[in-house]
Amino acid sequence: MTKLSKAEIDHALQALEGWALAEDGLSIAKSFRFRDFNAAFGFMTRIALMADKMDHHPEWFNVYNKVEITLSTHDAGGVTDKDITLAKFTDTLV
Ligand code: HBI
Repeated sequence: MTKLSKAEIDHALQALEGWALAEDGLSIAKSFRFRDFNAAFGFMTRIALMADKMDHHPEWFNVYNKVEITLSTHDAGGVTDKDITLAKFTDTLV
């Protein structure tokens, strides 16, 4: 996996809703809110199944109905197409 340049990440993020590049340029993140814990955890479960299929796993934080997701590709030391693909997938679920 090739690490994307800042210009490539900015371009990819234009096609996404609410995802932002971290200040250090090494990850993208988005915060989601749901009606309750059941909805939040259902969302996380669907992502977990896809993440494992992709062998690409999110960093995330959940409290009740809030899910914060950070995506980066550790093996590449930054953002790659895999992060963009997983971000797009999460957005199809909401
Ligand atoms: N998930 N986000 C992320 N980044 C990785 O580089 C990564 C991963 N899941 C599994 C994985 N790499 C494997 O290729 C091994 O490095 C364990």
